[in-house]
Formats: sequence, C-alpha cells, structure tokens
Amino acid sequence: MKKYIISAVLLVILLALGGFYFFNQSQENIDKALDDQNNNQTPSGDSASEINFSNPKKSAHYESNTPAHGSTLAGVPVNIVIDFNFDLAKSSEIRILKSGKDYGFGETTIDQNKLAMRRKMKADSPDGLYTVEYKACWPDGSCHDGKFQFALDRAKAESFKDERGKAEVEIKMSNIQFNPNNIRASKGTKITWINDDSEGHYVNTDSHPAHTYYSEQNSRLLKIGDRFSLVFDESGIYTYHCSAHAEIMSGSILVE
Ligand SMILES: [Cu+2]
Repeated sequence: MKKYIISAVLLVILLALGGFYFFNQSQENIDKALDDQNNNQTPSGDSASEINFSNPKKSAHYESNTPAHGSTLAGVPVNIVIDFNFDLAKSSEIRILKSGKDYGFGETTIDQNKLAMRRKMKADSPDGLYTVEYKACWPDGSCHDGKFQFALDRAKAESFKDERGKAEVEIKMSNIQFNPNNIRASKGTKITWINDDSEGHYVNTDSHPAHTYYSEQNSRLLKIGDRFSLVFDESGIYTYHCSAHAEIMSGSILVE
C-alpha cells in the first residue's frame, strides 16, 4: 500500500513538473515570436527619418553618382549625374522613380567627354525615397543597367544656416571645415568661399573625384586668403566637398 502512495505522489510530481516545463516552453515560444515581430517592425517615434535603402547595383564601367547612394537631401537635386570610365553612347538613359512614376525632367544627356550622363529632376518632386534606374550603353551597342537610391526630406533644411534674402554670402574654410557647412540661400545669391586656414583647400562639386554634379562649382587650389565665388541662379541642392580633404570636409547649399 505504501509503495502505491509513493508511486502516486511521484507520478503527481512528475506530471506537475512536465506541465510546468511544457507551459514554460510555450510561453518562451510566444515571447520569442513577439520579439521577432517587434524586430521586424520599423521603429516608431522618429520613424519618418528612418529610410531603408536597398543595395545599389553598379553597371559595368560605373564609377560614381550624385546624389550619393543612401543620401537624404534637404532639397531637389539640380540634376542626377552618373560617372563612368568608358565612352557612353546613345540610348543611355536615367529614370528617377518613386512608386513607379518617373520624376525625371527632360531627356538624359551625355557629357561632352562621354564619361557622365545626367538628367534633371522635377522641382515639385515629393519627399520620400527615390530609385534611380539607369541604362548605360557603349559604342558597340551593348547596354548595362544599374540602380541606386536617395531620399528627399525637406524638413532637413531647418538645421541649415538661413542666409536667404542676402545678395552675397561668405563661407570660410577653417579648421579643415566649411563654415557654415550647410546653408540656405536665395536664388541669384553670390556665394564666396574664403580660405582662412593654414593649409590649401578646394571647392569641388560632388562626387569625388569626378566633380561632375555642377561643374561650375570647382575652384583652383585656394591658399590662405584666396577666394572663389559663384552665383547660384537655379534652385535646388548643391552638395560639394574639398578634394584635398574629401572624407571630412563637405557642405551643401540649398538654393530656394
Ligand atoms: Cu580642404
């Protein structure tokens, strides 16, 4: 009789342990599933600034592009430029896509040296993610395709130094920086860069080292006290850098 009681007690304990274990396991699975679900969701709160860029696809002979892949701009680019290390030929084409719609404006043109093609973008293009799809064609008639992405977020302009309404604006080059580095200016403003530093600097339009985005915005070597001026007559964003310090010295001008 005693044996039966001990066996029954042991059985009850085993069942209880088994039940507890099973319950624990299933609770763990539920927790894990919830975690996975949360991780897959885009974070809330500042989600407006969270943009997921997919990997770019580079065609044969591709070198660089402006705007840069993965960049978020405070204004519409004055054009999309893609640089190559081989002669581009007719039929080369750029499309600037958002939700299947092309926000490109006018035709794709090939630069005189045939190493870049470019296309303008509609000034009223909405904020958001854009995919640039391009077809690069060569003298033998073959073509290769590629793509990259950038985003527009006009709210970013709020952090730029507001120099609108001025006929002339100065940007100092000091401590290996453009100061101020991001500015808003009115159409028709003359912007002058002044080297106030102990070493030489340049003003170079993006990308590096192609310097093709807005080719007028390329200075000679500027030594201490040297100046470089340019009048900006077209609205849009102008991203630039110093080619002697391309990794650390950059700026942008939003012309409105
Ligand atoms: Cu520099």
